[in-house]
This record gives sequence, C-alpha cells and structure tokens, in this order.
Amino acid sequence: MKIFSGIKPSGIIHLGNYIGALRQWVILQDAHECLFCIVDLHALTVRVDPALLRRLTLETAATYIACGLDAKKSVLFIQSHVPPHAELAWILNTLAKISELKLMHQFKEKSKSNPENINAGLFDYPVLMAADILLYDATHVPVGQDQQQHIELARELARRFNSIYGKTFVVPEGMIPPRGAKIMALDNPAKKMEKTGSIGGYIALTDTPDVIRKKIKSAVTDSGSDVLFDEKKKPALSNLITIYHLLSGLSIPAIEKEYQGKGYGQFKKGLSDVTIDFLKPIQQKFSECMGDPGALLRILEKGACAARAQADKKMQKVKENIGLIA
Ligand code: ATP
Ligand code: LTN
Repeated sequence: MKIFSGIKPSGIIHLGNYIGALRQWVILQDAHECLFCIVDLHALTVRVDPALLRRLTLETAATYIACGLDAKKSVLFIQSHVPPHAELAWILNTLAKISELKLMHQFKEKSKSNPENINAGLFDYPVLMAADILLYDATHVPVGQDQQQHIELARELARRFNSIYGKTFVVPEGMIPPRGAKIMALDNPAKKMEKTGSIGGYIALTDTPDVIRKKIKSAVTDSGSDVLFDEKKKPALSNLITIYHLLSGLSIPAIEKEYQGKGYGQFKKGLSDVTIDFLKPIQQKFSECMGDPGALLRILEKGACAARAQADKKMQKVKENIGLIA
C-alpha cells in the first residue's frame, strides 16, 4: 500500500481530525510508504490572514509530529512547496465536470457558511485534492467520512484520465475508520466537529485541562441519565462514548459498565480525565516542536524534496501522455 493524506491548516487540529485521520496515519507509517501533507493551498479557499496562515501551517506540522508521525518513517511536507500539485490540478480541471463538482457536499456546506466568498477555489477544491493523491500513485487515502465523496471524485478522475490518455494514474481507495469516522460537535451532535465551527463544538489538541473540562461539561446530552451507547436513541452520548473508547482503549461495554447508575455528570468527569491524560504528552511534544521552528522547517524541507522528486517524475509522464512538450 502507498498512503497519502492531508489536513488543511484552517485552525487547530481537534479530536475529530485526530480520531478520523491522524490516528490511522500513525499506525500506517510503520508498515507502509506514507506521505502526509499540510494542504495549505486548500486553506486559501477561505479568506485568511497571512500571518495566521503561516502560524497555523507550522502548528499543523508540529501537531503531526506531536501525535506520532515520524519524519524517518513518513514524508512530511507542505503542499505549496511542491508546485506540481497546482499544475496537475489545472490539468485535471479540464476533465472534471462542473455538474459533478456542484454535487459536492463540502462545497454546498461551505458556500452556505461563507456566502460572501463563494470563490472558484472553493468549487475546485476537490480537484486539487485529487491532484494531491494521484500525483503520488497513492493506493490508499486514510480520511474521515466527510471526505468519502471527494475520494470518489479522485477515483473517477483517475479512471477518466486513464481511459482518454492511457494508463497513467493509480485509482486510489479511501480508508475510513470503522469507528470515529465522523465525530460530532460537542455543542451540536447533529453537526460534525470542525476546526472552523463554534469554539464549544470542538476540543483542540492544544486545549488546556480547564477548557477541556468546561467544554465537556457543557456538551449537549440526550434525555435520560443512563450511560448507554445507542446511536439512534442517544446520538449525543454515543458520540462522547466513542471519544472515550478511542482515547482510552476501553471497550464500549466496559465504559457502560463503569458508569452504570452513575449518570452523565460522572461520565463527563471521566471523559474529561481521559481526554486530558491522553493529550498531555501530545501537548508536551507540540510545545517542544513549536519551540524549535528551525528544526521543524528542516523536516518539512526534506519532506518537500522527497515529494518533489516523485511528483516531478509523475508530471513528466502526465505531460507526455497528454501531448504537452515536456
Ligand atoms: P474545516 O473546519 O476547515 O472544514 P475540518 O475540521 O473539517 O476543517 P479538515 O482539514 O477538512 O478538517 O479534515 C482533515 C481530516 O480530518 C480529514 O481526513 C477529515 O475527514 C477528518 N475529519 C474532519 N472532521 C472530522 C470529524 N468530525 N470526525 C472524524 N474525522 C474528521
Ligand atoms: N480535502 C481534505 C483535505 C485534503 C486531503 C487531500 C485529504 C486535501 N488534500 C488529499 C486526503 C488526501 C479535507 O477537507 N479534509
């Protein structure tokens, strides 16, 4: 398997990003060839202050490392350091249909939440994502459930390109985790946890113990008081139990047993403890990384070098096949 995935530096990485994506990446890097990217060009689809974007890009890289990604095992790099991403996106644009891009849920949702800036980049976002993946012949793309539709599009563009210009791209597969693929917002269990959502909805990996306790304490729960996992009848609680399960390693029945007859208050206290304990070493490593930005940049430059070598080779083939004089 060859793995590619990325997170956009649009905010601070939260538990949803960790559980849905990063957690899988850390495991995969031990046995597979992996590239993990900070997709800064994607972050430009929402208006962002340049100084903030620079900071968030470094923080995203530091979070990758703090969560256990290792530059000795994986190629870690910044998307904009490898120009072929944008170049291939342009070429794939000539194959992607406006009608299929209009169907993308993320485009529809982001258009609704940013009605003042429905830019062409936002519309084209999934094509750039397809370029990210296809450039490296990735066979598998570990992501959360919200990205499934974008992966389908990447697969379709690979097949379309191959059928017109001859076999050029690997058709990649999405890898969606069986549990935790869609962690919901703490303050609104009908919406997914997101970096750009309301602040009470997500737990950032850098949140302090006090903030974590406060957010979990005010998390929406369902009616009743029994701590039971039932996604239909108790969607809010099931979301919290899923987080508990994946951060502690305790099975769901064991969690239910532990809190039998104890009510939501005790369970929330337990979840806060588990989360704080889990994040402590990550936060420590994050601070170390951010304390030495020079070392971080060196890792990213080395990663970009390795990625560029692969991407340039692929672009050469793409250009030949499509009739551009390479
Ligand atoms: P934004 O608020 O800017 O849209 P986001 O929080 O949705 O950001 P992305 O950068 O779009 O995060 O996603 C990075 C990775 O995390 C993707 O693989 C995505 O599927 C996964 N992911 C995002 N939100 C969740 C969630 N709530 N549960 C599980 N996985 C998630
Ligand atoms: N679109 C993704 C981020 C992303 C990505 C990728 C994920 C950009 N390029 C390539 C996997 C592979 C998102 O919004 N979460």
